[in-house]
Amino acid sequence: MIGRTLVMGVVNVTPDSFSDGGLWMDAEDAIAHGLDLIAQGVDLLDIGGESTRPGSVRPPADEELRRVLPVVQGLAGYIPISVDTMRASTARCAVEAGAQIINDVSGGLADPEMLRVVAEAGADYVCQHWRGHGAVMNGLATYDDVVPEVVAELKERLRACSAAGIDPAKVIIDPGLGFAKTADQDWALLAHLDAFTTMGHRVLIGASRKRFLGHLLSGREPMGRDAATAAVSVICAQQGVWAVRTHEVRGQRDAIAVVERIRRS
Ligand code: PMM
Repeated sequence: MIGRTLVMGVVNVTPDSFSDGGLWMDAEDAIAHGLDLIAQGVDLLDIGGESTRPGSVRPPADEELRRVLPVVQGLAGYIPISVDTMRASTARCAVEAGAQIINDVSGGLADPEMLRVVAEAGADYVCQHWRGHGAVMNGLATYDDVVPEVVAELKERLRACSAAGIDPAKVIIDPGLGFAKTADQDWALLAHLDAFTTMGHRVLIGASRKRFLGHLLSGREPMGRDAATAAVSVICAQQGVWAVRTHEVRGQRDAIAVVERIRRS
């Protein structure tokens, strides 16, 4: 078992994701990109067919499956595969095709069948904090105190996971940076990672190239945010976060290696 913080590399098979939309729309290109990330030392791959960016329009279920399935089939067997989906039907097919983890940014709220399907499949489950789809989520970023409210809403979802029969050891929690959160709220969550790492579950953090980093960097475009992302990965590694979900891999691995080396000295 690897003790260090893992790097989950993103393979978005979407036309409209904010940082890499349209780059790997062909299954062949997406598989080649996944293999490239594996060569760079990625620990897990997260394959997604639906952009969750603010204002995004959902693809139909069959289109999402058409994008994701051949890429899962092409990359399964090399390293553990996660599939980023809010749909139970996609999750079921993805596990049958070789995925071990279902990454549901809605924490089971978008599809009433999701938790039951995950329980039946025996897959690991990323339960992310979420308040609504991309089309409406920016208007839902209203909190009196963001950290305890996100913790409380995640606990509610954890109860739903248990009630559906998902083994708690298989549940990974994620505060959902940028999902119904302002930049200030994202920073507050990162300043209080201990609120999540003490909840008794593995924690996943997806900060990669996100808007709150763009604000910090005077609006620099997403591709130019990897160094800032690596700084977040360092904080996550210091705080005992299980994995960081990132677009760029080598720099994130290097940043985490520094934390690990200091820890051993
Ligand atoms: N962020 C995005 C997509 N999926 N999944 C999890 N668990 N956590 C995240 O923070 C997360 C996610 C949005 O980023 P992208 O559009 O670049 O994939």
